[in-house]
Amino acid sequence: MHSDKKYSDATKSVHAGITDNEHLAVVPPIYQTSTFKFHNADHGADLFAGKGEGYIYTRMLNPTVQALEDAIAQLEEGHKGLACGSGMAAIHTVFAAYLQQGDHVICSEAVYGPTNTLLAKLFTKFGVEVSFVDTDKMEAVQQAVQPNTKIIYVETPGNPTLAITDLRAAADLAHANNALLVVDNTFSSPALQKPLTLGADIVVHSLTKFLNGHADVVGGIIIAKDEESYKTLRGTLNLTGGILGPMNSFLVHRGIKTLAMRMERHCSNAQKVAEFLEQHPNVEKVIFPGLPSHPQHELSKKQMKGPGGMISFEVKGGVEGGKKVMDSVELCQLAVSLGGVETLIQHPASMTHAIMGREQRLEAHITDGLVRLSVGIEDPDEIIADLQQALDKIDQ
Ligand code: LCS
Repeated sequence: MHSDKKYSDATKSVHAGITDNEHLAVVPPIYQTSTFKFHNADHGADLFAGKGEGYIYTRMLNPTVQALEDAIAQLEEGHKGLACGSGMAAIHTVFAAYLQQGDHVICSEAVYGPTNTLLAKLFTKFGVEVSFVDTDKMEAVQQAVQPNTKIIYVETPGNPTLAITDLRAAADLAHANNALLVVDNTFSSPALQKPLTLGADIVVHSLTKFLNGHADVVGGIIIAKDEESYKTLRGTLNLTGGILGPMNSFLVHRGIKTLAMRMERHCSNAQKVAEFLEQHPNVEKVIFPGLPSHPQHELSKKQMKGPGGMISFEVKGGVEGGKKVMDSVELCQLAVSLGGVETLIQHPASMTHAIMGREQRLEAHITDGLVRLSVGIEDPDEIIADLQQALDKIDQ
């Protein structure tokens, strides 16, 4: 499919990145090769000089990986993609490409724990300064800007508090201060939110989640908005080396064919589950962008096509109450990760965000009894019935 055609996301999910190939295969072939032959010495020299047609070496570029990169770049309405070995590899590559000693980063307070640690522990070792800020409050972001601010890094909705940042306002603020806006779009996927169209400069994803959707691959991707940024990022990824292999690229590309359809079902299931949770006597608070009680409900309707499949909720009884629910569910699987077809449940304080330490965790609004649910595409009534019987056990 040609990228210049304005198809809908449902159509793009099926066709994007699948271009003509030697044998006119309907799905992209898996080029499971580490290296590619040159026709002759001149051809090899041309490719190394950035001229001519062909591939050199899979760490640099591979046709199967490139097909996936093109597909997601089209869905994000970006220029080009760079598939990485994990979401963390993608995030690391962006920071490694753009930061140097003395630079300052503003990062959302609500981010995946290891992203926080990557900045707070690894990049500070190299002289980078970091401020963690509630980016859902634009005045707080404005106040955190310094003359050396190079990147504003936003996760929206944030993991696991589902805090929503105004992307258009964040982009304007970044650009007014000669900084880049980098957005982790993992929780929405491009089917629900396209940060580049709202002014972001770079988008990252954990492919492990909604984009792949089947809990069988770990991967990441960076989407660049223009050729200059793509070249900077590709040059860095070629040196850091955290690429995605052809087989995993093929699997993620296959998963994307059902992205638009899956996201519709994730959203409608999560809406029903959130409404059920909100009226259960053993649930103290439900955080879900699709509920009017979410502080940025109106903003979410403006910048997202749907509320997503992630719900956080606080059960009565704190840590013990949460543990009781997790030990009582039967259909919902007790596991970290998210965005797959199966419903997963986990406890951020003791799992994904344990690495942050309690004090910092509480500052990031991740309370002891917070439970995170990644609502799958099962029958919504059966997910609700499972949660109902588990929540009822808190009193027993
Ligand atoms: N960004 C977000 C928003 C994430 O949720 C994760 C992983 C990553 C980046 C990193 O991606 P990875 O390297 O794992 O592909 N989130 C996880 C979570 O909440 N539970 O387990 C992994």
